[in-house]
Amino acid sequence: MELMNLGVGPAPLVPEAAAGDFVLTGHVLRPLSLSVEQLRGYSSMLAAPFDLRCFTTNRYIRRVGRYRGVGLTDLISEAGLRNDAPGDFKRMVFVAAAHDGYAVTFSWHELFNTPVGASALIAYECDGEPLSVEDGAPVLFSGADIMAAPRHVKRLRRIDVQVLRPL
Ligand SMILES: Nc1nc2c(c(=O)[nH]1)N[C@H]1C(S)=C(S)[C@@H](COP(=O)(O)O)O[C@H]1N2
Ligand SMILES: [Mo]
Repeated sequence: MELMNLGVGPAPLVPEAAAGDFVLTGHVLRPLSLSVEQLRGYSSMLAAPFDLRCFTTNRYIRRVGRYRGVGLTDLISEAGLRNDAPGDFKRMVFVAAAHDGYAVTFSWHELFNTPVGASALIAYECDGEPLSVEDGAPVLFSGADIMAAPRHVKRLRRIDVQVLRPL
């Protein structure tokens, strides 16, 4: 017999998203759910090729070609950020999690007040070739990161907007 979910125990990481889909949820006015196909309908940007190196092991992984994708800040603007209390955005973070629970963060200031935001994209194509879910689509990539171990989340499932407690 299936156990009833009484709010105890872990919930599925992202129940709303089908394979290849991701959601933008949390402190937003209009939550989004998008497939890799739908991403193609947005205006896109290109990233520069880069060498991918593992931060944890310092192992060289591979040369990654030119990702094409949709600007992260464009999607955030479409969803619209809630600003319930003045200054909330100063403590706002974006938690980007993959199907396997791998996750990275961005802050509001970083995305909207530093060059990082202009180079963060959600990619569906690499060197002109479509990325499949097996290839890792959709891939969240931060093109302005300075180490060869950039933020690079394969099979992105959710970007959750949270306002951190001050103390
Ligand atoms: N979804 C997901 N993305 C991920 C990871 C992961 O475990 N899961 N690992 C990261 C790390 S630590 C590295 S080094 C690269 C590894 O890329 P590769 O799997 O293509 O070798 O992907 C990054 N993106
Ligand atoms: Mo890594």
